[in-house]
Amino acid sequence: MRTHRFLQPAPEGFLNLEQIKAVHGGRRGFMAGAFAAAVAGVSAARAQAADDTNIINLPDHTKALGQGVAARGYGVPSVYEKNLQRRESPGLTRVSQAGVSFAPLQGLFGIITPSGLHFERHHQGWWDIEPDKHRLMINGSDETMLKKPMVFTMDDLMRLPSVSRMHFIECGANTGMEWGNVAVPTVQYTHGMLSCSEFTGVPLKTLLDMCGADYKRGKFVLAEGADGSSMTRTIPMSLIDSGEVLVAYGQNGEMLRPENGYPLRLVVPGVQGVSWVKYLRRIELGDMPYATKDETLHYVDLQPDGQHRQYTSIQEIKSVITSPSGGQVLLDQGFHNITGLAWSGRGKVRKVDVSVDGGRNWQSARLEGPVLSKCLTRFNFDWSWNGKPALLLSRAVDETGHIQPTYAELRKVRGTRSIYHNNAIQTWLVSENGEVKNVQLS
Ligand SMILES: Nc1nc2c(c(=O)[nH]1)N[C@H]1C(S)=C(S)[C@@H](COP(=O)(O)O)O[C@H]1N2
Ligand SMILES: [Mo]
Repeated sequence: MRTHRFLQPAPEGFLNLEQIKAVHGGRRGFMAGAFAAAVAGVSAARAQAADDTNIINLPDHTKALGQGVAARGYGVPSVYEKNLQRRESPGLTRVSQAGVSFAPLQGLFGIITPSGLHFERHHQGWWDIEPDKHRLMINGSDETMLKKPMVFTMDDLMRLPSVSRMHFIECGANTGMEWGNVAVPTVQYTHGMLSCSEFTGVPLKTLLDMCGADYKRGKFVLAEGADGSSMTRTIPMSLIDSGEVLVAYGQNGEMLRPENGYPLRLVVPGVQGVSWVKYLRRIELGDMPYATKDETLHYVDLQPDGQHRQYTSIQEIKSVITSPSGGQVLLDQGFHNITGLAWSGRGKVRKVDVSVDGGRNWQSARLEGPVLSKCLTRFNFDWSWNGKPALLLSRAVDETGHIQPTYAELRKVRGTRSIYHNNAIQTWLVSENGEVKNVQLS
């Protein structure tokens, strides 16, 4: 059932159909064989085994001693998984210190992104900051805003009551190229500024309480990072009140990775990635939004009438089929598992529908548990490919009733000149030769 799982873009670029067939020995009928075996029982399996030396001959690793444990202090993936990597989109940014690496969504399972494959977005490069020297200051915009401004060391923070929560983070610019119908080739580049981790840390509310915050006047905080990007973002107290916003040091059971903000970052569930300030060093409580450069010049949405929308923070309901997806190839007709991800910044995903005929007919996909609030949700859909061209789409609905729009619906309201907040339905075209391509339906 893994036919196209191996078809990652090669490090040096993209494999073409001939190269892929050379690697996989052409159409071997593996899918048909495996599916038939499941249905017809052992006789089909026996027939398939007859000419497969991989099952007939005992491999060396069943007859010799394996490797010892000492070689491995920190485990790394199999050498056969080398092609599954974060990648920079060629030509997207001028220097990689102000760049993006995209997560390889086409090769991931379930909902958690392995920390080493978490997407990266740096405005001014990343740092591996010495935790003993890192400090978090909490102050007010004037002397009366907080009774007791405080400076926390990492040790101070890590002895406080902690929580662990699974949440997605999506850059507001994810899928941004598609506004202009650039149709980048793979799901890694269309949707790969998206990742999901279990984060561990202290609710920001706990720290503000410790500082004696005046919540009658203090309605907004400014979060500031310790890198050179002057990354400062306003977070409204209405989000912080619920205890959801975390000052986090943990990611998937260990400390944050340097690329993702080690030793401390803000976690702002449901809100675009830019507000998840990395290398967090200062929180200021104030009585109005701060209108920083990343809230007035960048991260604003140009509307059809020429005005900019500001503070468009929530990542709206969205989904994408991650396999089969652009750049992959179906090696054979017959059964294929269609799989993908759905997420909403407003809460839980309620439903995902899949269409294989360009949106004429829709059927419900299976949501795999757990279905958590402001977290990725995995969906699966049984499909038998008849070898004809097919248009694969997914459409998600969240618990607040918001429905993922088509491109036509989205552009009618937002125009075509935005960069951020593209949550439109993605279409993959499967051609008769099995190649899968990114297309937009008008
Ligand atoms: N200090 C700091 N925080 C930052 C950034 C940055 O460049 N510096 N980039 C922001 C942006 S635009 C995004 S999308 C997320 C990316 O988080 P990640 O690199 O962990 O994926 O971090 C945000 N926080
Ligand atoms: Mo971002």
